[in-house]
Amino acid sequence: MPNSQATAFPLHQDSQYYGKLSQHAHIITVWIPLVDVNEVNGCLYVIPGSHHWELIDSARDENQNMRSFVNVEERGTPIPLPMKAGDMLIFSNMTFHGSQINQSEAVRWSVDIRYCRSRGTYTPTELEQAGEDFMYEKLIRTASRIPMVVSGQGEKWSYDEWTAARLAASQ
Ligand SMILES: O=C(O)CCC(=O)C(=O)O
Ligand SMILES: [Fe+2]
Repeated sequence: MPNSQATAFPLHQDSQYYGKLSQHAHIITVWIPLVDVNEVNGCLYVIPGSHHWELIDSARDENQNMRSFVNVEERGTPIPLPMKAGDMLIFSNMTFHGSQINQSEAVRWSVDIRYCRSRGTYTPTELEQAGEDFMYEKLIRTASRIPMVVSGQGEKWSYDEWTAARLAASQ
């Protein structure tokens, strides 16, 4: 929202919001602005390389936004990412990102989509599996947010198999 501190996001890792166990999962955020965005109206900033960092401890502030306990800007420099409406920014649950106050008069509309791979399509480590099960359980428990499952029919389809099957079905 224009000139609102509450709707600007302090630099954070999405796993700070999801919960500690999620740090071992591989989750992708797809962020899509529906209007052109720049440093004036609240484009996103990311800290390059921060997806390699550990999960930084944090707590919610008075606006329910996560605040890290350390000053992450001492470890890396946030880079502004101006984008056009409909562009896509893709980053991991461990990438530090945020936005600043929208100083324009218009709402900065955007959509964000999360993707977490599902069981049976890969061989996870124990921690990855624990993290991804944690996310799945959490989403299922929150009735309003039942995840959409994207999968092939049958098991363990590779992308090539999936593409071939789709082609065959369309002929
Ligand atoms: O829209 C914003 O300003 C922040 C978005 C964000 O943090 C996210 O999509 O994970
Ligand atoms: Fe985020």
